[in-house]
Amino acid sequence: MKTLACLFFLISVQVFANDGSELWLKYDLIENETVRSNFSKSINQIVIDTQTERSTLAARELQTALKGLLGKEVPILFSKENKNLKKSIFLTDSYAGSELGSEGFKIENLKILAKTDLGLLYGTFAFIRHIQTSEKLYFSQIENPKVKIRMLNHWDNANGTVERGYAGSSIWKWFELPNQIDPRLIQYARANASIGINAVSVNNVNASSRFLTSEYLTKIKGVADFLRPYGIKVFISVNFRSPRTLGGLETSDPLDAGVRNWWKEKTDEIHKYIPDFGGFLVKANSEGEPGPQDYGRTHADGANMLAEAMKGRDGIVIWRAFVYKADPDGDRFKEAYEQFKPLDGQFDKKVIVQVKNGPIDFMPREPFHPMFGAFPKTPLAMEFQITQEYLGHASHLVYEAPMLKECLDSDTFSKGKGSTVSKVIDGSLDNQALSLMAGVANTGSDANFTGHPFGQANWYAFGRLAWDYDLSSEQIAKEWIQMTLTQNTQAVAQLTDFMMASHPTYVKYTYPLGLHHMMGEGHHYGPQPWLEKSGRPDWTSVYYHRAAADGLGFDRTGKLSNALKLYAPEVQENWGKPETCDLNYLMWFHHLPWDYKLSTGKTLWNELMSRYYEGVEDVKKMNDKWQTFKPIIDPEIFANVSGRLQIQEKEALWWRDACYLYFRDFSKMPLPAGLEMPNRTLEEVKKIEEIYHLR
Ligand code: BDP
Repeated sequence: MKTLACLFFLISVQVFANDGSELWLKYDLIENETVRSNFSKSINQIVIDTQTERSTLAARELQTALKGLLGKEVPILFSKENKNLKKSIFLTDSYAGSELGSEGFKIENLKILAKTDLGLLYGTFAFIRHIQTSEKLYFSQIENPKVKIRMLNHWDNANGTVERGYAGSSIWKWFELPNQIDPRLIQYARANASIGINAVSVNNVNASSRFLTSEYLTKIKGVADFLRPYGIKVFISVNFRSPRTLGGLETSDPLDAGVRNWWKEKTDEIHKYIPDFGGFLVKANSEGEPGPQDYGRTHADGANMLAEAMKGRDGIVIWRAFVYKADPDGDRFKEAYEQFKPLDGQFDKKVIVQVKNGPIDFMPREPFHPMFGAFPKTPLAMEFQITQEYLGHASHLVYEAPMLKECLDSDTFSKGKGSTVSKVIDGSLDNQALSLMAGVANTGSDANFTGHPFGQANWYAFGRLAWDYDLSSEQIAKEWIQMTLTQNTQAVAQLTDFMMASHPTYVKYTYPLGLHHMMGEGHHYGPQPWLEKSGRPDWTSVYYHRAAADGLGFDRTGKLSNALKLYAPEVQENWGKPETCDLNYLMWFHHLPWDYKLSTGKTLWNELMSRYYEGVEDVKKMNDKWQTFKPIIDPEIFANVSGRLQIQEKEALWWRDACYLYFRDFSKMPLPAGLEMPNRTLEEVKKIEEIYHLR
């Protein structure tokens, strides 16, 4: 009997081994037989009264899902009559109710109602998600997305590499386009549609003019044509110097008539390839990229020129606010705000300014960017980073939803209590017509798209939050687990906790108490708190942590940089005093003596060390916990995650040892009682990072 059970196990292992390529759209058979048979009995056909390409996609998706989930072939009936709807799921895109916008949907038991075929596609995916995650078939739901443009920013280069990509090379496979479209893009497009992503910028913000050549526009057209049925519009990141490099003009000055004309003609040309072109994404005068300031012009001059080129079209201009200049006495925290503040009110209606969630650069924890709430006359877009540039690349398990929510839920107080960042982003706070949330994609050519199997959850969570930022991180995790990993109720609950604890854990062993920007130079992996020389002072670590004999942290109060003054008085009040400042942000705003007594009762030094050590212990616990899931997780995914957790455990220790050994030379304080000394020297730890730079 035992042998038989073993054999059965082996066979099922083979059958179910999962490379993750199906993402959360696996549609595994519903294991609970009662639920499955109840669902099955109530559904005999899909009736649809519309036959556009997109609505047909929706019906087919539902059919595929039901086949997998119920193990039953459900026929699709096209019928304008809608008479006999018994035991039918009914799909329509001609619902007239005023409660729905163009992308919204209404589900009433087995009816999926929308005003457009896109709303219908979203409604269908919501219905499928419900069947995958609930035991009740009949339910009612009305949904409209809170943010209009829900976008992935791909940082993909023309040569197929991906800037800050840790999951292989570019999914677009530029060299094969447009003649060969990678069939994996179907999966990518379905996944995006299933979470409501309706826009992608296809190339790196450090943009090559090559993307504006007819050669590449033909390739981008291939992508746009392919993604269109899934409701996804295509944007292009542009290099501001293109009129010179590509057009042969002598200048790229945005006020030059010839330059303006060049962009106008280029925009017209793009529309010949892509009639519903989404628009331009621009990184200008940032990290060496060209921009209007090269000609003594402002960001508004540059953005408005592109907006003018787009006149009469639906497309928009997304202008990034990620700018900072190399000023050793300045504070990078304030740069974007200070450069853009005088321009509030000067941007064309077609321009939206895209701001990173925090003032520095996608650190594992940042206070919300001070621009949010401070630009009443300019629509601001959110830029999150899904790819884990500063979160342990594809090796560390970090579920990002709580980090995203922390920013979205932050109160800017700009119009009194409740002026949350999410209300800035959805345009409601200042009554803006444009609204946009972007995430720097973590997708690549790896079979499972994201390298780390849990990276998929971050892509999923980003989309869900862009659609509805009020969803809780727990709910999103739970849905993703149920659709991707297991239906076992107990395991779902435990895995939700497991994921929820992962971001706090990562922060503990890397950047506790609000430390930031101490990663390895260039590659941004692992610790390098000792980095004191780089191309620019604000690319070093010492610029940020300011460790010295007298203490630790960047004083951003009135005593030094006064970046705090960029926030509303209530926020200044919250973060301005070390006694009351949230400990998670402490070193963002205060420089405090090593023996400063914190609200926890510990000194700054002891609290810091406790957190580093706890972080390492937490990863060990994560690892142990993961092992308990072995019987219920697909073996391939299980092994994949296990391997990466081992790396994470090793590297949490790397961070801990590096930071303890480095900071102790300043604090001159002993490790708190009970914490074990690292078994290596600072010199040995430094060598780990040095190897990254060997040639
Ligand atoms: C930084 C990345 C760099 C990007 C830059 C940006 O290190 O690769 O080009 O952001 O957002 O985080 O423009």
